[in-house]
Amino acid sequence: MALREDFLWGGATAANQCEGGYNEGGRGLANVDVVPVGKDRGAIITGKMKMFDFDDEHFYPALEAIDMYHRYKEDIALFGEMGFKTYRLSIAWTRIFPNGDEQEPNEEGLKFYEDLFKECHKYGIEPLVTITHFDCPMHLITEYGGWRNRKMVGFYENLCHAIFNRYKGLVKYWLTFNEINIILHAPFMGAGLYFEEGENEEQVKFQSAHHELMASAIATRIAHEVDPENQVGCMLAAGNYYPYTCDPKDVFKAQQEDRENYFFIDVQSRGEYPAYALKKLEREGIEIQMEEGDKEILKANTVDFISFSYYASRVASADPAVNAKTAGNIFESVKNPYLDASEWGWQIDPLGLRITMNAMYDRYQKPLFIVENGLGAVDVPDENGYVEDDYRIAYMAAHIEAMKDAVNLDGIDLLGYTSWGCIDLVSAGTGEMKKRYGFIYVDRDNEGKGTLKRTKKKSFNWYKQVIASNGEDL
Ligand code: P53
Repeated sequence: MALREDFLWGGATAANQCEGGYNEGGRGLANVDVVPVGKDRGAIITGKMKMFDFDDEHFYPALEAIDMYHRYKEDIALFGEMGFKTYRLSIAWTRIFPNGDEQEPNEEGLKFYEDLFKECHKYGIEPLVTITHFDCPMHLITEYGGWRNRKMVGFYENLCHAIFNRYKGLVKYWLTFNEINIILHAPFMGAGLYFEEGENEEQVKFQSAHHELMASAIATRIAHEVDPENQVGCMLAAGNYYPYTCDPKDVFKAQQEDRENYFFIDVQSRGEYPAYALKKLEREGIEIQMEEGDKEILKANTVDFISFSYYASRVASADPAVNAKTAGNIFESVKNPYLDASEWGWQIDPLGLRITMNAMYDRYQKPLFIVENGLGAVDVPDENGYVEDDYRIAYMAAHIEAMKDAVNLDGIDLLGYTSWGCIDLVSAGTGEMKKRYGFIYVDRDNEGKGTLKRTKKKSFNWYKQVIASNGEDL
């Protein structure tokens, strides 16, 4: 066995991290626009500090980002040159519905992505589209409270009708919510949630999660109705938990932590709330308001494939004395003494990718799709602007090797692999430009200075050869 002939090699981005053009083409304001780089970012993305508009003290990197809004032709040509079979991108909701609650979509926004998808097809690149990647129209947050409000399901449904109909024949791979489990860790990005003082945050998060799960199921139904060719996936921020020791308490803790994440995919893939989650919600006094017919909708509209991001495995310990934590990640984890870490403290574990894939395939028995993986690192260009990113090549080669083992030795059905940030873009966690993932260097710094010029890194030609050999030549 080897990777499938039609294996979807490519790269991934998200609108808010690369497009810029935040007030062009009739686009409305979104939560992701007002998230600044720097120290307040953590409080804002977790819904603890209110930032519903711009102020003078902060710098907002998403407003211009890497200006892909104006430069997508140049960028897609470079992806084509690397031989991409697919390009994962997200639609900015506010380009299609600037406020979110309009009846009719914004033609300029629809046209923008239509042109972009056509540009992809020129190079034989199949778009893989995330419907929402951390973005929510600001108007839906100020008027309705974001995803805590059931009305969001209807607004999302309108968005789906508009894009599925318009892009029929141009797009067939869809993801409903990027990293749906992020709602528990960064609820302002995951669901447009801001918490008032004294609010029961867990109650709000799980009610909002129910709304997203309903929206995801309804999107899946509409996608299949509009075009039976459509393939819809869920998307998990994955990375299995290891027990810190073989103490059964640690093993149990790791299993519990994994379930926090798999809960979402259990609903999206199996079509019902798992027993352990119902019991936990009951124990914690969290009551989810459901409407009549919700359970049937969830059951009837499960996803076609399971997509996920993988950067690192995680570690759980039941012992409060074990408190050395990894740095710089929205998902908290105990430090794993066997692993090295990136400059941002993200631990590096290629075998963990194979372990995670097996856990998911055992659980769901549906095709998997790796839609994010990569190394965020500081790149230092030489006098010609060239970056010799051997560290990135080493990271990716090791992960692709583990991925191939999962396919060849374990028999997992894998649709494709899209590396994260195939062109340098703004970091979601920190808002920095300095944390780079790309095969293509973009001249821009954390303060927004730079020419935005694109330059191929060493990894550009390396990835080209990986794709040309269908993963044989690493
Ligand atoms: P940055 C945390 C943990 C795992 C995945 O992240 C995460 C995050 C958020 O930081 O998000 C995904 O840019 C996300 C992308 C993001 C990428 O990981 O913080 O889907 O939008 O850019 C990498 O290094």
